[in-house]
Amino acid sequence: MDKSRRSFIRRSSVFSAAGLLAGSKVVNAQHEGHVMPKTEAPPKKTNRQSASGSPRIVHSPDVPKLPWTMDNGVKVFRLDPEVVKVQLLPGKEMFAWGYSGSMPGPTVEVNEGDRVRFIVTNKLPEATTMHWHGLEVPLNMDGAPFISQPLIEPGQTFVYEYTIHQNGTFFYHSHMAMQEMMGMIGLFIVHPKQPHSPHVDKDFGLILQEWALLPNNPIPNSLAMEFNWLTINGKAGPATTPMIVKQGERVRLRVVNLGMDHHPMHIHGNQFVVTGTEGGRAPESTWFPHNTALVGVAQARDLEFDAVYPGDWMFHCHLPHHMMNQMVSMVGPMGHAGMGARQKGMEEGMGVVRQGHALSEDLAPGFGRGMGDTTERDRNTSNLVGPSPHLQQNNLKETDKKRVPGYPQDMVMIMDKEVAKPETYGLPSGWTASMMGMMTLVRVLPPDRYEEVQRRIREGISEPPAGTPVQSPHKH
Ligand SMILES: [Cu+2]
Repeated sequence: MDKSRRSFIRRSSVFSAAGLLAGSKVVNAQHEGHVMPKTEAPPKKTNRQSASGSPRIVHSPDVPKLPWTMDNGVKVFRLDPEVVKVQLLPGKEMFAWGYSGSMPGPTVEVNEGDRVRFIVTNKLPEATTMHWHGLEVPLNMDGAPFISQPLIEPGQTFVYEYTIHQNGTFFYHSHMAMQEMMGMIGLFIVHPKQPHSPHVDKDFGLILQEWALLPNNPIPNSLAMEFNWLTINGKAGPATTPMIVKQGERVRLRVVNLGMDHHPMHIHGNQFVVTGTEGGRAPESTWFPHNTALVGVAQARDLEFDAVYPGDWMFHCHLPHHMMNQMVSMVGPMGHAGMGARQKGMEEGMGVVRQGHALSEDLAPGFGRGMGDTTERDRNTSNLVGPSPHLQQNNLKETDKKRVPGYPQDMVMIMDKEVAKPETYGLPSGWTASMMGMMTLVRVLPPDRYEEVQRRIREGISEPPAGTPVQSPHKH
């Protein structure tokens, strides 16, 4: 390997591990017929079009595209594993691990038949590798540490290069399991040589992820088995950017899941067909109508439908706990007002145990509902205790509320102003109250409204809805 080593060019980064290491080297892919890049200079220009001139049409809301340069017919990309600050929601920030300044990593979009090269410089303080999920690449490009390649140590550069002979929705990710849970994934879209039929007018890419975050701690707990933040492309609802479609257009949603749970992704007001999986295009004979597609871990689903009905249609995971923010289950009464009757808090509920083990006599009951003499007390306080500004208002007396088993349950919170962007133009006042967790919108707009939103996107005009949310009529 020595003869193919090159000196590593240090690049400054706030979180770069490179500075910690002296004498770091480029690791060659040792791939037959493999051509090492001539320079390590950053890309000079961003290509918006592929070599064949076809437009790059996949839109991944809230995630940038990965630019490339051409080198003797090879598309050259740079993908640097590094720490990335992510804003899940205004006011809720997290330090995740991603690629080249983005988590999920920037979207790769190429064409079937392309020769591609990825120059990967590890800016993390621990070793990593890159796996090209679903792509049929030579073994030494596969990214399986110790099996197909050496680890890319901190500060080292590894070069992957291969020719793509498939098309469909794929993704790249670290092949270190805990790094996956820190966010190290990105979309890898390959357009077919022969266009698929029917043609789609709008093509969106969405990555589903989940996070365990304790209050006031911006570092995800990658060991946790329960998750309280659910994201689409790194955003939790209502901060997910709506997808804008003109009425009558055909839409494709490419959905990828890399986490600990499977997500039944449901669309309102429409039926779709599954036209592709993580293995590529599915034959038309296999298409049948759904409105919910289970996107399992490590799977991709391409969902297509004709957007004939105007409206702001929800597209979301239908697991109830995945439709919330800051969700913590199994903790018993705690919720908004802090510690509940069981004296257990969010930390314990998310697996941070200070004494004994999680199944010990002392702790186990606290992770679920009360037992024995505490059953009654817990039932009457539900999983939320104390006053909350976000509880739905009613005129019941405190004593009467206690008589409703299970009360209270749902909260509402309006964030219209905080998340306003051009894509939210024209949504009704209060719309953000029903958008949480793994939820987004497909906005199917009549032509005039569509043009107006597109103009606002071009000009960067953000305007929250005016007026107050529609109130339920009072009954006396
Ligand atoms: Cu889910």
